[in-house]
Amino acid sequence: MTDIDRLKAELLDAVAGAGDAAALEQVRVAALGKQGSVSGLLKTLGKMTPEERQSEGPKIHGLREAVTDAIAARKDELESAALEQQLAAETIDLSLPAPEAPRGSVHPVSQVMDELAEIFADLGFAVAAGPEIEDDWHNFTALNMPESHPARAMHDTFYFPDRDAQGREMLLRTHTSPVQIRTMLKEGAPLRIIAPGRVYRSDSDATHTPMFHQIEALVIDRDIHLGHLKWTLETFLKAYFERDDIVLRLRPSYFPFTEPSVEVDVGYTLVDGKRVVGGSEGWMEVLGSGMVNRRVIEFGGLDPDEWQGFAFGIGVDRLAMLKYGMDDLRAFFDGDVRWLSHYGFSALDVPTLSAGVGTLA
Ligand code: 2NL
Repeated sequence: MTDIDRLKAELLDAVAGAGDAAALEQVRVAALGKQGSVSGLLKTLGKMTPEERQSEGPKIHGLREAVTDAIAARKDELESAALEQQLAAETIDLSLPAPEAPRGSVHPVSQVMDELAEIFADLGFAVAAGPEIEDDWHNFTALNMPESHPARAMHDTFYFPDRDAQGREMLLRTHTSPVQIRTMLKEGAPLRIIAPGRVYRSDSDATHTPMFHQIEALVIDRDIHLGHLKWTLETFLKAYFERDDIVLRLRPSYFPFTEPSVEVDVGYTLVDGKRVVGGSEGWMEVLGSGMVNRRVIEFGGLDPDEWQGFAFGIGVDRLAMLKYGMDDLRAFFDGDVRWLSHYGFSALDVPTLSAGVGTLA
């Protein structure tokens, strides 16, 4: 056996005997490191005669290759053994019982949105959705607010600095009405829809947040009149507040998109100094509504002599506060876990008309 064969046998033994990554690294440094035995042999090649180098070279390089391969193979072996061991140790007992109470909760806004969708579905309304980034035609012009209209300034709109590819001025929708315009243009009449979603206005204090939730309803059919609107509002508010003694007060008002326009107050009773919806000791404004303006019907691609409609819009956050007794709107968007676990709803308590639309967890 030559010296090279002996060294090779020795090193391969050491590699096979290395019990962990650290021991294997020691063997590698001792053989292939700067001062290592194999590196030492490689250095001797420089001082050899060409003939010697021709016979010794392949042996020494073969030795280095064999040791390098053996180390890599042993490294793989050790790593998969470590993984096997970890997998065997890390067992999960799937028979463990689930936590007694689910830890997450449904945000009051989501809960109220679900309650509203349930109530309106029962009245035959479909849910419509649309983009939160709108062009000013769908958000304003089609709602009878031409460029110079003062209501545009009143909306405190968030505009984008650049126009879109078609040169349109873009903005964050200030109400969900553009969804209804899009639905009218796409589906035609008759129509019974609600459009719930996020809307944006540059406004922030105890009762206003720059993003809030709105739900609008739109009915388009033949011979629709104010009586249909009043019945729908009464039926909806009785179902939402889960009380039969809901009293409404309709006041004349103005919106560019409805004519006539009607502001709706709901009566309340004072219980321990707190306002509780029902009765008529005092009045709170809850929503705006009206008969769809003829011009808006036209912008929606329909003939106003053939089709009429009513529409209304409500703030969902405010509606949640009224029913569930929160007093600061800003808490809705703080993400405070204590607030969420106090006011949140059980994920398993899905609103249904028969079982009651909203029960606190
Ligand atoms: C409010 C007032 C309102 C509407 C929204 C509407 C939509 C179309 C046509 C006509 Cl497509 N009207 N929406 C109508 C009246 C009032 O919202 O104070 N909301 C919080």
